[in-house]
Amino acid sequence: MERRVIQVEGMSCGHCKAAIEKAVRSMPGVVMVEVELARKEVVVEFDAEQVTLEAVKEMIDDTGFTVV
Ligand SMILES: [Cu+2]
Repeated sequence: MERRVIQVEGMSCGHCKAAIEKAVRSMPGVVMVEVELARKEVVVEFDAEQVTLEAVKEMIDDTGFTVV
């Protein structure tokens, strides 16, 4: 299991947090996702054989936020 922290710009409130968590959680292979608004971070834990960090970043981007 891999645990990574992704820096993301544009997250400002609980709706942003919920949108990203819902989108990333829907990806097969993602075990845990937690948005830390104050730190502008998305913490994600995933099975690297099922999903890549790149795919998670793309999903965050597609949801309307900017991966730094
Ligand atoms: Cu928001």
